[in-house]
Amino acid sequence: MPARDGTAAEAVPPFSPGIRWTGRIAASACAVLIAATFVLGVAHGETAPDMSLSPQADDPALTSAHDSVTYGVTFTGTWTTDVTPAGMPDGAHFSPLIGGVHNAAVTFLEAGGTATPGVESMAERGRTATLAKEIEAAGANTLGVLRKEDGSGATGSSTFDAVTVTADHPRITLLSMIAPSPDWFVGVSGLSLLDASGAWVETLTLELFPWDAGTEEGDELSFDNAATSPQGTITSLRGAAPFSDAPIATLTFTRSAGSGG
Ligand SMILES: [Ca+2]
Repeated sequence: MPARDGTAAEAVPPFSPGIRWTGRIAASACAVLIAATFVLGVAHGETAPDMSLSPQADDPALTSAHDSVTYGVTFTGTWTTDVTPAGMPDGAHFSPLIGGVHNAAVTFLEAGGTATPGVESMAERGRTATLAKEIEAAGANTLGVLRKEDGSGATGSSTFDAVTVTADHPRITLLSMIAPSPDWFVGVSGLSLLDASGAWVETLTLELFPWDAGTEEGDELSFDNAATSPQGTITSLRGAAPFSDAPIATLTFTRSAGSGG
């Protein structure tokens, strides 16, 4: 350690370098924690912020040998009275999955933001057409739209057999309405399938929790409520009535065997 005045090392204040060093450690640990939460989901028995609608600003540089890979993607409902302790509504289900494969230059929704007309239509009615148009309108920033014809039962599942992502388009946005509900939904926004080192993840399972689109009033599991005016923001409903702290669905990504490009 160089002495401040070039004569006496003891003249250097003993704490300031240590404080700076601790600061770097804290920032680094925080980044690791966020990355771990995002990739691994929430550890059992702990409550961490739901990062499913909080895209990272950038993707790491690709270090994988493969410019493009393919994943099987399965959405599975886990909606039971563990999730809504007051009971299940008649016809509880999830609407058809809608989303796309894209890059970091475009974000279709995020926590704290306002819902687009496409996100509103998905969240209030389970419709996919308007959001599909918004995703297509991203042009070269979108590799393709992901859409299912049918939804899932409360504990059913829905699978895309082969979703291709590339170095230029490593991100997934995928959403589904919690139905019936005012404007509640689940999903991920801008989820990168590159890990922190720039390699493709092999398998990834995320626990999904309910979100409010901020477009319709109502705090019960039913349709047809008044519009929220002025429009509110997209907020987490995790642990907020009528929901418990239990995940309402899971989303699993499994890299296809031999997948490369
Ligand atoms: Ca609402």
